[in-house]
Amino acid sequence: MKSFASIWIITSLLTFAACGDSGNESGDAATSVDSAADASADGSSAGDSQVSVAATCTDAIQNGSESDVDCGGSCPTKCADSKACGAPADCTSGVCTGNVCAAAACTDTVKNGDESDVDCGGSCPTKCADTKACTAPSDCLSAVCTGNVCAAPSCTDSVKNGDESDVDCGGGCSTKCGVGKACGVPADCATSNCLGQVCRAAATDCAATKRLYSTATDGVYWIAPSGGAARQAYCDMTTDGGGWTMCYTTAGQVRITSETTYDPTKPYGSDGYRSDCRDIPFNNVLYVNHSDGDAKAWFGRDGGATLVLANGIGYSSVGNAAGLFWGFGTPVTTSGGQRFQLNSCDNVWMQVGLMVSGFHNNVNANCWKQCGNWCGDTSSQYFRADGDFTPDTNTYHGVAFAQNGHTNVSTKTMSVGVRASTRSLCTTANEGSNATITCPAGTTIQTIDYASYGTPTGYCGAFENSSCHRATSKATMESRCVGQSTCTVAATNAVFGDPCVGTVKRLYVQATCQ
Ligand SMILES: [Ca+2]
Ligand SMILES: [Ca+2]
Ligand SMILES: [Ca+2]
Repeated sequence: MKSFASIWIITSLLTFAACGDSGNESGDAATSVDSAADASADGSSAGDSQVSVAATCTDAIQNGSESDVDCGGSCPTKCADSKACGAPADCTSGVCTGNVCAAAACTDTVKNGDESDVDCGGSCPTKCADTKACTAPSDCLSAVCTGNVCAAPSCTDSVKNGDESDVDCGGGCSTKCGVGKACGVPADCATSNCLGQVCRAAATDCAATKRLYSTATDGVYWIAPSGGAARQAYCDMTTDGGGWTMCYTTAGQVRITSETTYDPTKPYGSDGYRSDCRDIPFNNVLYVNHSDGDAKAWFGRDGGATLVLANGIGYSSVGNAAGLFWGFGTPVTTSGGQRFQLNSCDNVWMQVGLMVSGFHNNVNANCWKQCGNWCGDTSSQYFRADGDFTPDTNTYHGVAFAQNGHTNVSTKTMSVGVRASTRSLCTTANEGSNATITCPAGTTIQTIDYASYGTPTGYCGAFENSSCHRATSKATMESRCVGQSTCTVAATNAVFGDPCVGTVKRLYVQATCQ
């Protein structure tokens, strides 16, 4: 274009020189400019004037210092994208590449297009950093544009910015986020409970956490039992419906009254993991054998009523304080109606933690174990930590998992947890006695899953009718119990009717609370 323009100017001058009779040999600038302006105005070509013209920025001709027609150079109008240019200043975009004006881009290190500052703001994906120019909050990384300058994020600007997890809370702000606000980590929340990127109400334990957030997965959570300060615990959220607050992992001994502080350098599943279970209500105890493919066994308290270690069964108390337990999980032997009992042993001479072992009416009849007297039970399954004295004298050495523990056993790594379960709440009563089902706090009996007044057999989760069975047993229990937080029913003919006159009967019940 530039070379073409030069040729045109030379031609015009030659034409003017040939018309020597015009009488205007001076060719003064004013006349030439006027002629050019008139020619433009009336639509005639400049050449028709037969006079010399000076370049202007409105003559529809590329001339003068213009890089393209009427733009660039000394013209006030910059050249649009794809027009010719000699320098960046010729172009609207401020970018001249290969002598062509380039379109504005968010990566060209020039403030162009609708950018509020160089390559940021406007429609650019990159927001402008603090102190860069802006015309709207959306131009700024901080989302705050004050006096056309992007402001630094603050914890009082009513905008979610900086490292805040929600508006003016979380991250580096001293204000923690309330329930329902967004969070990235527990510390963002006033409740220390960040589940699914949302601050949740403080959960008292892992079971409550699971109820609050049903899709919660296995991991470390913040819990606040008894309304106290939040603390950390590993929650098993999958085994038998989850909700297990895991108390400790040990390859040896454990002192459950004093070893209660979570240490992130000793994660769940490794020897030394601890969390405080002293004030967590429970009716279930879980054992996980990490040395054998995480085999799991758990136990549910007959009748479902919850216990609290700190004030329920104490330490070194007699096993009958906790009553009988039903066993679940493939490692557990339930044949022969095997039932279990619970001890919590922590003193200078016995530190096996939460110990579940067998209870037999027919082995050392009705002997409930204490931490210092295991009833000579050399046959039932034990679940316990290392029972060594301090110092080690190799008595009841090793960790017992589904094996008789009234002796030294192999070492292994085992985790133990507790929960207040609403599932598989079972109880039995002989004729003339009462059967009681008690739901964990805040729940009521939702369903009677099984009931038989007669001579039922089997085990919790697998009760079976026999030939002596009152068909209305389940309906009788439902009418008396559903919707109640606790329910006691007498196992009598008066309540159920007599399915087999002359036979001594019993009542088996399984319920679910919600
Ligand atoms: Ca021009
Ligand atoms: Ca740019
Ligand atoms: Ca803010």
